[in-house]
Amino acid sequence: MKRFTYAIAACAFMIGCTGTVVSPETVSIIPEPSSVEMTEGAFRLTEKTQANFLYEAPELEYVASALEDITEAVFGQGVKMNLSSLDASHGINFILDENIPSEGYKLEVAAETIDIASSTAAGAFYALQTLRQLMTAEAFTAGDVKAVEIPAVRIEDAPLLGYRGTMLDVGRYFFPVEDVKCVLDIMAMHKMNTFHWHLTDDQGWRIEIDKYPKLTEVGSMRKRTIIGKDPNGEYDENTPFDNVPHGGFYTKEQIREVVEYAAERFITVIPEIEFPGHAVAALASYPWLSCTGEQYEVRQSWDIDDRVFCPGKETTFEFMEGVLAEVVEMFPSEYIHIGGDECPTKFWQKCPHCAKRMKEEGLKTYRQLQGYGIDRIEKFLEAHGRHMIGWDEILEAGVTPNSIVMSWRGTEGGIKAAKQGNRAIMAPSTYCYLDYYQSEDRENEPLAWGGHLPLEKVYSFNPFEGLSESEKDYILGVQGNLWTEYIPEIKQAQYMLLPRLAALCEVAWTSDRGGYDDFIERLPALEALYDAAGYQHRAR
Ligand code: TNX
Repeated sequence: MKRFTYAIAACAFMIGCTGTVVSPETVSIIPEPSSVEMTEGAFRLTEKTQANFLYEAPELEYVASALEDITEAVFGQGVKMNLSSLDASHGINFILDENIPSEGYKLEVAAETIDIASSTAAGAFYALQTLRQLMTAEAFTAGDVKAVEIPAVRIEDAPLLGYRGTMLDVGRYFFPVEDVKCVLDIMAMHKMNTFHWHLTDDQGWRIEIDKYPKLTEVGSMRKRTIIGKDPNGEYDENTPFDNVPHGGFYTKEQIREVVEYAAERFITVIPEIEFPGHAVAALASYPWLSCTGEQYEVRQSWDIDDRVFCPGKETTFEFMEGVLAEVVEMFPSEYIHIGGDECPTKFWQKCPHCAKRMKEEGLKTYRQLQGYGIDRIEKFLEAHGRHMIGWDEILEAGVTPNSIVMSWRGTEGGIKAAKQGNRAIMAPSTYCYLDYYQSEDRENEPLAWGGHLPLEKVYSFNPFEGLSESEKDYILGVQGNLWTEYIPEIKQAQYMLLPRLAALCEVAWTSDRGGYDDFIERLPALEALYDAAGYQHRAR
């Protein structure tokens, strides 16, 4: 791989009173491209620059609006779009090159032209994310910018992994649509392409379902929330609560708005509807979903809860199918996440419905009962043309060849899946849990779930470790998870994501990484872009 100078030396100077010219001198890009070669000269980007689209593709309109957004932020108005031009002698040219891998691009900045070649619109979009970094934060903060002199460079780039994910837990704390869009913007900046939306949990049901209106009428609101650590782990009168109701949910229209906003950024949204555990909010809405039928409250504290869906009753499956039928209508994603993690069997062991089901189906263990439930859900999804993703617990009761395993308790689940021919996504808590503390100096960090995941550890992740060449093919990608037990609002979410998402995006994107020291040298330029966008991030 070509090495290049990373130190960022953007300089802006005034030319009389006619506006600022920003002239970055070096390039610094995250995730690191496959190759970067600096050449002579610079392209002068101004509000008069023309963008020429030399081929047609439906998603090019997303590319055009991304370019418009970037240039508008600098000049106050976007560059001129020329959708049918064949004049490629000046300006930014979008070129079709079918030899370039999907999502990859070639970006060549020269004195008169910026050529962006790709085989997909997504590739062109990622080229623009790189271009934004070539322009430097200076372009976005200098004000009254007349021109940005982008250094001449030749970049070839393509991602290592096809699934580059970020999960946001909106079950613990609800994040309004604007905040979700902010997370999507951050993802796009890092060339991440899959948003895993954790929509249901014990503490809140966040997605409108017409057939079951109480899910949001009842299940989206809790009375109060634990706000500190429970001193004795018993959730009793010593537990600190805020005594403020917390709630919120997305209407179907808002869900569609988010899916569309993501698509415009080449991000697929995968919804997660938790089954059979993490279900208290659903059970509080419809008590007949549990083994006992008792009326519960939406949960107000964290950790694993014994109260889960009853897989003995047929009505539980009717419910799940009713919910998922609406979910697949709202989300065009190939995959639907069904949870499957952390499901105690305490209530199943005393439940006559569960006993009957086990007898009828010849199930010997409660894990097999869980497997029976997951299997039925998977069949339903497959009948609707979707594949199921589950947390690695789904391996315990056996999976079908189509199931995709999301490995979170270390990489073992992902490795086991790959070895038996199941596709897997690596999201081990040891490298990918962005809710963990960023430093050991907890006193000086916001209260977090626990754990310790410094930037360097994220960067050190090798998603293929322990796998043979042929097994590697089963690893779809990697994902960072932002669980929000102690993250009540978006600024704190940004702080937890950044800059760790930068390290993770390089793990996912770059085939031949230059190493942590090299990454750290490139990071200040990206951090300056975070500042320009107003994102909170952890100072180093
Ligand atoms: C485990 S990861 C969970 C979540 C918690 C998280 C806290 C997983 C599948 N389940 O419910 O929020 O730990 O780090």
